[in-house]
Amino acid sequence: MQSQSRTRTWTGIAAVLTGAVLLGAAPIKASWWDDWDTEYPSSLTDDNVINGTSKNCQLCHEDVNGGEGWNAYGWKLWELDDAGFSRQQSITMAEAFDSDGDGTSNLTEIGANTQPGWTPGNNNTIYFSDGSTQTGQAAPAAILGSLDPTCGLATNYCTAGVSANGCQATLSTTGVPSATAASGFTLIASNVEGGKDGVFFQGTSGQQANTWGNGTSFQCVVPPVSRLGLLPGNGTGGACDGTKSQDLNALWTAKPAKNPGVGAVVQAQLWYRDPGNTSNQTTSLSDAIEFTVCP
Ligand SMILES: [Ca+2]
Ligand SMILES: [Ca+2]
Ligand SMILES: [Ca+2]
Repeated sequence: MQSQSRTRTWTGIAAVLTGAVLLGAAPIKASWWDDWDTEYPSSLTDDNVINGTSKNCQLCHEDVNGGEGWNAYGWKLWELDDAGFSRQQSITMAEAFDSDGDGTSNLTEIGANTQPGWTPGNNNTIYFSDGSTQTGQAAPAAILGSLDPTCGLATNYCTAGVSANGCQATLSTTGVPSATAASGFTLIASNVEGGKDGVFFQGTSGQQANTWGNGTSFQCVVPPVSRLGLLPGNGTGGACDGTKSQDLNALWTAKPAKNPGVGAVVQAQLWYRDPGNTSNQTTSLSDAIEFTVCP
């Protein structure tokens, strides 16, 4: 561990010196932020730092002027940079990590305009280039906006019905649900029986698990529900390789009456044709998913 830290330190110093020779001392960290801003042009994560502190450093550093003492996100970038990846590569590779340990990935936090390197309370660790750390630290008070998302997290609930050919359609999402963004939140149903049309529907009145005829499906969204448009079948008839996907941000933009609004807790489910099942219904339902809509 010690020697590893030392290696990091010397490699890091060499990188800084190389950068300093090529660029002069001041722009080194600015170019990190330039690359970051190019990668995430619509994120307000950096704006919330800059508008609160007048500088961008605390996106990654403890100190308002940068330098020693990185937050967990900055340290992840440091590690990747130190491993030889370019700034752009490091920024992209850090996306899948949950550096601050709040349960949401760095990418989701950046999409939700929160801080990937800071979480509320004395729950932050500061990292130093000699390998030492300080645990139990508070985030800088001046940063504006929320440190962690209070929206955008999707949680599955309820049980998927079993279709005539034994498929259980399950839901997932990518991106961040937003009351204002024109795109970027996709609701996905996987493992759908091939060749069967379906429709997603949403509600904001809570969860339930009401039986669906005498079949295996449940109606998991408390009415009233709103249908989000017919999606044609795909995949192979008789197999469970069908998928459905729909960008709900785009749908809500096109149909404002269906936009649940900022802070709404939304439940959603897939309803699909299943004429061959042995219940008294000719349709079946996926499991369900719940999420809170971001600004
Ligand atoms: Ca920005
Ligand atoms: Ca996080
Ligand atoms: Ca955070």
